[in-house]
Parts: sequence; C-alpha cells; structure tokens
Amino acid sequence: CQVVPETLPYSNSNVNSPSKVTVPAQAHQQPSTPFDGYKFEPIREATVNRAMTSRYFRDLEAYAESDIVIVGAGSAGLSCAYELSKIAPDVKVAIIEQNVAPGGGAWLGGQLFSAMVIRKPAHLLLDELEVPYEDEGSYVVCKHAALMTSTLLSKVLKNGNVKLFNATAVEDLIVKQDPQGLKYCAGVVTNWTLVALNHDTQSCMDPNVIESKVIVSGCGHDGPFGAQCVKRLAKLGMLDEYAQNGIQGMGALDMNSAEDKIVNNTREVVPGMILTGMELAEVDGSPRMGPTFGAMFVSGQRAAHLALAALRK
Ligand code: AHZ
Repeated sequence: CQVVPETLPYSNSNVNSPSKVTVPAQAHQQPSTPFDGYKFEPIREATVNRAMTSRYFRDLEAYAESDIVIVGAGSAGLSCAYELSKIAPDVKVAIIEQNVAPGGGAWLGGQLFSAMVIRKPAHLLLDELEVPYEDEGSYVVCKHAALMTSTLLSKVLKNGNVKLFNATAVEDLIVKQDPQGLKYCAGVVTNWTLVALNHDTQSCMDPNVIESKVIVSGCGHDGPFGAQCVKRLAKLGMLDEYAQNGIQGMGALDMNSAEDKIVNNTREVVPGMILTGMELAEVDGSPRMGPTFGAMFVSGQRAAHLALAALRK
C-alpha cells in the first residue's frame, strides 16, 4: 500500500513555495487497459475554432430560409421533428430551442421522478423507436424519461435536413399580409437566449430572423419564455377572441380529458402557424394532464402532418 502525499504538486499551498513541492510516490501500479499510452492526433487551436464556427455560420446561412421552423425542442417539438424526418426527410427543418439542453420537461417523468408514463396507444411510438417499457395494461412505463427523450433526440439530429439551434430564443414572429389582407406567419425573430434575457440591462441588441413557410410552435405552457408564440399572436390581434385580454391560460388538471383534447386540438391556429403540446392548452383553456406524456408525442406527430400539408398547399 503506497502513501498518497498530503500535499499535491498543484495544491494552493505550493503556489508560493515551489521548493516544497512534494513529488508523489511512485504511481500506483495500474492494471493494463486498451487505452494505455493513448495519444491524440495533433491539432491547432484555430482549427478547432474554424471547425465549429464555419459549420454554424454555414447552417445559419442555409436555414435563413427554412421550410418549417419548430419552436421549442420539448416532447411535442421533438416528436414533430421526428415524424417530419420520417415522412419528409427532404424538408428543411430548423428547431429553435431557448435552453442549452433540448428536451424541455421530458428529462423527468414528473416532479423529480425518473419514470415516464405513457398512456396507450401512444406507446406505439416507443415500439417504433425501440424504447423498452413495462406494459401495465392501459399504459406503459419507460424506466427513465431521459431514455425516451435521448432516443427521440438522436433520431432527429441524425437527419441531415434538421438543424437544432439551441441556446437561441424566439423573441417575436415575422407576420405578413397577403393581397387579400389576410395576415400570416412567415418566420421567427431570434436572439441568443442570454441576450434575450438581458434586454433590460443592455443597450439595444437587435435580433436575427429566420424566414419559414410554416412554423410549428411547441413552447409549452406559460413561463418566462413559454407560450411565447400564442401570447404574441394574441397581442397582435391575430387570435380574435383574445385580442383584448390575452390568452386564457391552461385549465386545471384532468388527466383523462386533457390528453385527447391536446391531440385533437392540434391545429393551424393562424395561417402559417401550427400549435402543438401544452402551448395549445394555453390558448384553448383545456386542462393540463400532469405527468403523462402520450399526448405530447402524438400531438407533435400530428403537427408534423399538418405542417407538411400547409407547406404543400
Ligand atoms: O425551453 C422550452 C422547452 O424546451 C422551449 N421554449 C419555450 N419558449 C421558447 C422560445 N424560444 C425557443 N420563445 C422556447 N424555445 O420549448 C420547450 C417546451 O417544452 P415543454 O416540455 O415545456 O412543453 P411540451 O408542450 O413539449 O411538453 C409539455 C409537457 C407537460 S407540461 C404538463 C403539465 O403541466 O401538466 N404535462 C406535460 C406532459
């Protein structure tokens, strides 16, 4: 048994007295592994910079005009992107997610619990993705929400025509009028989330824009960023019934009625904008469902078909 020196060579106590650096006793004899003597290929620091920035800016340029923009990479937004990459892999899809981590609330099942509950028949998506679950009869349980979310995410990101811009917030919408005077959504106004959060403390930092033929908004229920698209539509007077007082907000929890409503109400709320997931409940006043995720996944899948139909109109 070797004695590990109390004073490590890099500890603070040695900063001003290098002569006192304790040389560690001969290193422990380690068992051999396939990674012994590991050596990386050489690289220049500037190369790393260029490898990232050239691709990011190439993507920014390519997706300045997207076919479909999905706002929010939560369970609804991601399943929409997944379904689109399955039914229309050639369609150019930009996902804008304000958080660094995509996935929204779907990294946990509810509160801080790991398991994710999905009511049948939404388990068919898990079958398709080969995500294992315990079958409980009328519902299934995936042992960790992160397993479902990471699987979905990996499928989405493998499609060459999908680009996820994370740490980027949608601050506003592009709205235009057709020759008949009908207003429609024609894209999103974006900013780095860290900038969007600091507009009050910094001098004006103008945003960027992405034009798109269709927007699918899955911003989730109200919060600092949530329900951003419907709140903006209401302010712009594009959701007639909410022009005066804003959107009504989601209703109280009722699991049984909530999920069917979310899926069946998934729709194009104004020309060019399809709503999916809990953001719908904000505009419809329909109940929240709490920690059951089937409706989010199927609403996203349904939104993909509606988006494609709107794109091909
Ligand atoms: O960060 C948000 C999250 O990842 C992102 N988002 C929100 N506003 C944004 C903006 N720009 C860019 N302005 C934005 N991104 O959108 C994602 C929303 O994911 P979510 O998980 O919050 O919503 P969802 O509708 O996909 O799933 C809802 C899950 C819920 S909530 C609920 C309840 O409260 O009862 N039950 C379930 C299953």
